[in-house]
Amino acid sequence: MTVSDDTRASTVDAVVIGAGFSGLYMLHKLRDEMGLTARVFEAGGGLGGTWYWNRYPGARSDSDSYIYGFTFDEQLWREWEWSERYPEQHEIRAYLEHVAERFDLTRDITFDTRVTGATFDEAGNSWTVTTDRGEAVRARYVITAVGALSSSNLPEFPGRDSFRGETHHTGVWPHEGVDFTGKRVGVIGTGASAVQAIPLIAKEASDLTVFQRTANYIIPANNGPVPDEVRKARLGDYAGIRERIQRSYFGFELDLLEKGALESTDEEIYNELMPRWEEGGFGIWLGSYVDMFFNDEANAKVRNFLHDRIREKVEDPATAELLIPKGYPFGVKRNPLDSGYYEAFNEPHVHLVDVKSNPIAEITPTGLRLQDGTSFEFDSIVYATGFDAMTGPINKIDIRGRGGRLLREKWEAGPRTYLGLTSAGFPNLFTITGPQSPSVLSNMPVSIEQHVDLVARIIGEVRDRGASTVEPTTQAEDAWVVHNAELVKPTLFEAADSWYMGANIPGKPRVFMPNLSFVGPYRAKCDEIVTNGYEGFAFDAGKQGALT
Ligand code: NA7
Repeated sequence: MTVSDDTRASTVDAVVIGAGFSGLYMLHKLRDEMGLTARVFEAGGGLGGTWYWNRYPGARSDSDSYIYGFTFDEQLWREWEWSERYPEQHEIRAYLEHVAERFDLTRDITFDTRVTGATFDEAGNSWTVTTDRGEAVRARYVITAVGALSSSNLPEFPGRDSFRGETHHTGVWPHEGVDFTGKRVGVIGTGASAVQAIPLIAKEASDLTVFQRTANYIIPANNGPVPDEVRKARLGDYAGIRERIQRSYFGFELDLLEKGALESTDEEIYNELMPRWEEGGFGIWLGSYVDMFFNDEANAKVRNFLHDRIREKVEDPATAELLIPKGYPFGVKRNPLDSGYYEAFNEPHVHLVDVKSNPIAEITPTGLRLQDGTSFEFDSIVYATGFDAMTGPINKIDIRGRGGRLLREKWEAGPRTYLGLTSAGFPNLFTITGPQSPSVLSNMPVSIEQHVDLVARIIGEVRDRGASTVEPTTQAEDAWVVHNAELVKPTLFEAADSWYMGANIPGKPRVFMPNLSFVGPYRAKCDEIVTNGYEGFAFDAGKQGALT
């Protein structure tokens, strides 16, 4: 798939890092709509970003497929047919291949190449981007389209490499798949990836042990084919759907209830939540009681409803009790959707082990051992241990801005951005779905389109002004950082050890990383900034010279 490097320009207007949803749309926008030259570098051997790597059994998006794609092109939206309510990994990859073909994008993408560094040259107002294949490319603009969940987290258990069986991480799954038939399997982790994979691994494995540190609130996905009449109605409502998801809080067609859980009786709450539970999807989380995000008493009412559902599904009362989340509110960690997760624990060969009270002490050549000395033997260990989210993929790259300052050092105590997309001292650098943007708290493609459109507008403005750089002012950035902290303060989001908080990575600063403005209001805020003459951004006065 890679075009030989000597046909590639070593000087372009823009370098885009990553060829997932963000990178593909950014390339199309820059090249086909703005007439700029651009190159995309992609570490994987094909398109898809996170969907290129996450091939574990059951990998699929938890967003409804009709809104899990681009909407900037009506024809594109119409012509792609998803086979089920939620798009599966291979179908998402096929969709992105289709997008790339339709807009002839692949010719500007260099695969199997990881960007290792990007250094800003203040004299020339340009970036030099370097890769692990020894290439160096100069560009006016650098756009990270690296995804928020692409840097996998492999905990450093003592003895980790001594295990003689097979080891896999859900986030870097072998392309040829893994056959667990008749094997004794250990799965570490119970996040969204584990919840999707476990029912399918359980079908093959002779024995499956799941190591749970934190129980999650898990809602049924209720996947399946979409009824024809629903599909047709959606096809007739392209503009309406687009407008609604763009203005919504979370990028879905979900509305929060006006009445709070606190003002509702238990019966009223049951009657509101039960249809959402049966419908499946994020309705209970992102389309129900707003007060549960702010008030623990309100939250407890929703929690009680969910605890009852777990007890109904899981036959063994002790296992059900272990699967009931404790010690943190509902809705402040990413909610997995399941297709048979709880039911898997009703199988006699599937076991649940609590590693909160009795942590994993070491990985052994034949399995693993817990702190109290209990040991397990496995043929395969699956790490479903998640990602160094949001800042992780950006910090992996040596990004040096003005004065040679490293971005990861600037972000040592937590990300510092303006709008989640730019950072002071790093001119012409844009971070699509970056920390302090609402991205991960939304249906990603909706946020991605908005971020890419905004970045393109800002770059267009640099050009129109005859400037050579744009970056946020320190004041605008400081205010955005404070604003982010103020938004989260009255909520319950900081009460959980989530990856939103960086709490899953030892040593990572405990800072709430997503922006809580939500999709619609964030979009409105960005539009207002543009209308007010790109408030908070500084454009340099210098003429934009040629880079060559
Ligand atoms: P998650 O949601 O971060 O889940 C990772 C799981 O691994 C979670 O249960 C963790 O427990 C567990 N974990 C991580 N480190 C350890 C150690 N050291 N010991 C035991 N257990 C551990 O990642 P996923 O891949 O499932 O999902 C990521 C996102 O992808 C998801 O949110 C969606 O947006 C799509 P913890 O909860 O931290 O106690």
